[in-house]
Amino acid sequence: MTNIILFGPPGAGKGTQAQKLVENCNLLHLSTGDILRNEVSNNTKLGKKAKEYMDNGKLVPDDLVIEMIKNKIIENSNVNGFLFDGFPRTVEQAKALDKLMQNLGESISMLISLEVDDNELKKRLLKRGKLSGRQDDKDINIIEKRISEYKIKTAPVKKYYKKQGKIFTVKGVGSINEIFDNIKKIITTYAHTV
Ligand code: B4P
Repeated sequence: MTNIILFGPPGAGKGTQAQKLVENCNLLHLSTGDILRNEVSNNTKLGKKAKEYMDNGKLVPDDLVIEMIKNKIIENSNVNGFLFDGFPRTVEQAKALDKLMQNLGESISMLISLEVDDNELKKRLLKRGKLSGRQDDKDINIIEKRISEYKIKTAPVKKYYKKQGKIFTVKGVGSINEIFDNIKKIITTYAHTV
């Protein structure tokens, strides 16, 4: 299996690049943001719990997200590999993911980190807020909260995988195709499939 984590702050282009990657490779795309938004729109028990955190720019508690992703991984354990988008977002989640992979006799192949400065992130998210109506993209205070949550809780995940020698960094500013080409180069050079 090739198991890739697409990593970066909110608005870095994770979802955008993941979409292009799954068109070009046979990995199963798991976006915790998309799964959570789906739970919210279906008004499930999990969705009701997650909504308040998401609308306020906070991370949803680890136990809820880990349980959710665990079920997705178990349901799809026969795929060629996973493309994780927006997960793991805390070191706790990273440890849980490593364990889940171990249980399948697998491991994370690499983490690709998209690097984008705060001003560009804010511009992108506000623009998307106007177009998509996503609640968490509309208010600059909520966007700043998400960026701050990233710096405090999510950025340490990079160190965690750096110790395992699995980090690759890509400049996330430029045309979407240019960034995609750089990501693909890394995957074709350093992973087995794709
Ligand atoms: P996510 O859905 O993961 O959303 P995101 O971080 O805002 O990034 P996304 O991937 O959607 O945006 P992208 O960068 O592609 O999370 C939303 C919320 O869910 C979180 O705040 C949290 O509450 C919760 N959550 C999710 N996962 C969780 C977890 N594991 N643990 C706890 N809570 C969790 O793109 C942004 C915009 O930039 C788009 O409009 C795009 O068109 C544009 N763009 C992309 N690339 C560009 C480029 N190169 N140039 C210009 N614009 C570009």
